[in-house]
Amino acid sequence: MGVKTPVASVQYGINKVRMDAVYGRHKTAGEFKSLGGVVSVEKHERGIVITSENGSVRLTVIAPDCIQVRFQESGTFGVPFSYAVARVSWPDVKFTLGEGDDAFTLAAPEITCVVDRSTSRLTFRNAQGNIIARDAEPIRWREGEMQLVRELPADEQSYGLAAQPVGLNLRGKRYELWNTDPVIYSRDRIPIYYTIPFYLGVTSNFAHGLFWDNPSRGWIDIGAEEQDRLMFSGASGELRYYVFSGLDVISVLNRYTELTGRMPLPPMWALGFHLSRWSYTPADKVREIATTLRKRNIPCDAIYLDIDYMDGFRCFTWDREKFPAPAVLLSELADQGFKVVAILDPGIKADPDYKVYESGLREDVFLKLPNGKPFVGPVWAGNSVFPDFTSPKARAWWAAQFDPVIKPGIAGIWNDMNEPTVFSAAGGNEIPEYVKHDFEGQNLTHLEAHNLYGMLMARASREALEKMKPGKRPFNITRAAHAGAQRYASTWTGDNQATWDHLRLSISMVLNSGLSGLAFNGPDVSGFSGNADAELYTRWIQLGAMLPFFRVHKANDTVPHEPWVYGQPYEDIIRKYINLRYQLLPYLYSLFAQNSQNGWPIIRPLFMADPKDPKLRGVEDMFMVGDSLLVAPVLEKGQTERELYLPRGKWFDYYTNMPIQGGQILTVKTPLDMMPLFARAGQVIPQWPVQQYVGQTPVDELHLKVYAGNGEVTLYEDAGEGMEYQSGGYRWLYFTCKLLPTGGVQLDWRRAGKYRPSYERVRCEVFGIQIEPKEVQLDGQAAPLWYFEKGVVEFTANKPFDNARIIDPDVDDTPSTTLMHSPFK
Ligand code: MIG
Repeated sequence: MGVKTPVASVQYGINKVRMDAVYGRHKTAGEFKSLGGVVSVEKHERGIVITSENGSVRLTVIAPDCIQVRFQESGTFGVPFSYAVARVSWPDVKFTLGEGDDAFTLAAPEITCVVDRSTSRLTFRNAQGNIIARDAEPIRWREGEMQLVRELPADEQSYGLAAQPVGLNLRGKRYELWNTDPVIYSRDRIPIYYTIPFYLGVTSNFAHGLFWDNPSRGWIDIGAEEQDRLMFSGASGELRYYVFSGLDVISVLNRYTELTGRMPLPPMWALGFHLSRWSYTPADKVREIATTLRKRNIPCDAIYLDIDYMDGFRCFTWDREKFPAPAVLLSELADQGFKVVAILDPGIKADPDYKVYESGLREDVFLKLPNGKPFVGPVWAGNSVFPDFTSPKARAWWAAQFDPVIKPGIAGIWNDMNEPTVFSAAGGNEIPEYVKHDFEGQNLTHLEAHNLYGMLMARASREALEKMKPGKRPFNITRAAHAGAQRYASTWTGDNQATWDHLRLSISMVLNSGLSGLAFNGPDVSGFSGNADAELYTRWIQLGAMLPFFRVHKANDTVPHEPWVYGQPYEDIIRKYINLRYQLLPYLYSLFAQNSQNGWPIIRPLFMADPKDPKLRGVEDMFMVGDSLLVAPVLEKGQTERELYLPRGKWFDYYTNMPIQGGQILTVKTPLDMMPLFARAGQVIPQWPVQQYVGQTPVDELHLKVYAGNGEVTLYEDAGEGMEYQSGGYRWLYFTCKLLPTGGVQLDWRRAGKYRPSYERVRCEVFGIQIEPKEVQLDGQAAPLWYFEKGVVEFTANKPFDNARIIDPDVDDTPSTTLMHSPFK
């Protein structure tokens, strides 16, 4: 992977041992104490404070289905501070208190907490009375650690915690909370880049969430130490968590993201295909890549510049030999319809001749050791210092450095190495926990700030983009993250490997990320490390085309991996799936809008398609894109057919449009050009014509694929860029699809909002029509022109309609032999 400043990293390893000896590592000591019995209960505005023998617990009703729990040994509760939490003031919620012989009860409309008098253990129930969470032990603590120990029922499946490389169900493992660059991860590698301490428990009947609102070093043990225990541990700060009681995953995520914030709508080009490698350099190489994409008609919206565009890895500089005129290059690329995303690392080279370093020193924005000297550690540029992103001053300073990157025409920022990572030959590639942080004036240490660092770097970069590109939606992507990072940036799953197993892993990683609030995520398609052969590359493109973030990215020691390097038949297949991605943009974009509004994941585990069906619980080799589309990717070498269990209900093969009954195991053929896709009956999937990049030409026709059945679909439209959507420049499309009692189909279409798209014409294909219909009506009038062939009714409307009816023939009607019907003929 290239030489990583070996001398400096050996030196750092030696220094670190010395510093550790001087400043002392974090330690735990002493016996655990625990709450003991309840002494008194006092009501406050939104809940109760329980004073127990050895400490106090404060319960606060946040929302009808959410209770916050805080613990303080001292019994004193200040105003809580959390970088993760976006919403601190909530509307009033009615609650009631109860007192029995054994317990006190705090009841909100959809969640109840019962406090056991003799032990201070808490039990949470949902509106149906199900126990959703119960303490196995009372809250306990000792020097340097506090713990929450819960029961973990046998039928509970465990999700969340962002993209852990372990598979979909997280049970049976302990997850350390300490953002770490694993360099290249392998299956079961814990920890990796991000800590999202949001736990999602699901049974067949309900779901619940638990957000551990503590950024300090810790761990979450999901039945590893003891099968039936779920444990949370934190090293510092207040023990504080939130319990969410939703009936289903969707409602839990909705509330969790109301608390920690939601993703602002990205520009639509961010949903296109992105091409990256470490590194496309020099400028002519970037030109060649761009030109080849266009020449070969492979749609692409963004090209990435990895660390080699910089002058000796100095952030906010350009290597003027390799990129003599960045502004010229970037405007050529813009003319070809490309956006360029540039990488930034947090480390600032400690070089007295480097203006950025010098200004940061002057403005005092770098992290310091307890002795007041800047902390120095080696990364790509050699010995470097690190901005303290927990300081508002440092974030503003960071944003003020952006000019040289953004001005020439960079569209987005790629925040890397922000766990943060330093190169240490002695292991532990981290900044030590005694390094000091401003923490919004609270003066804490890296023990509390480490897990927040990446998210706050992303926040500073986002603020810079907002300031420097007014009127544009920021595109910002981060490797490290903490809960709430969705407000600032999208993510990718980091340095994966070009193996079939990592192809498979990318599904569960992106799924769990979406179940943790960070929906805009995707793997390095084809695997960062190592070379992918043509087959693996093609299969990964097929899968990647269905994931929220779709980018090919490769390490510096790999052979070329552009979509055309494998020749035929691969190139055509690859193009076909990238084209499909572009056709599906209006659908994907609607899912992004819904995520942005409600926190719903963009791709979803199959069990969400039918939560009552236990057969779907463990499925991690298929997934849903929204509600309408099921993806069954091919994950094995040489696999020419695959088995799959289709959820109950009616489905359609996306390619042949033939209806298929669900609730059964199917075997489908999977030649290399086939990744099975199924559409759900009652759904409407919108498509656009293929474009080489978003906005290449105004879309002049919306293509609606209607799958006969009963269902409802909500879609979203706006300009795809700019901020007008925040002042009414959008519209929602609501479709209701109904099977008529006579066998026909009715489609109602309601539109709400000011936005007017470029298209007027709407082409509709209605699939699953058994017999040739008698008539097709549009808004009560006979449709001017329609066709029927092989179970499909097709018609075109000159403008969006409110209602379409496919009316069945009378039983006695003789089927017509012509395919074309016109009232004018
Ligand atoms: O130490 O910038 O995850 O995407 O290509 C490696 C070089 C640093 C790690 C990122 C990867 C990127 C690489 N970076």
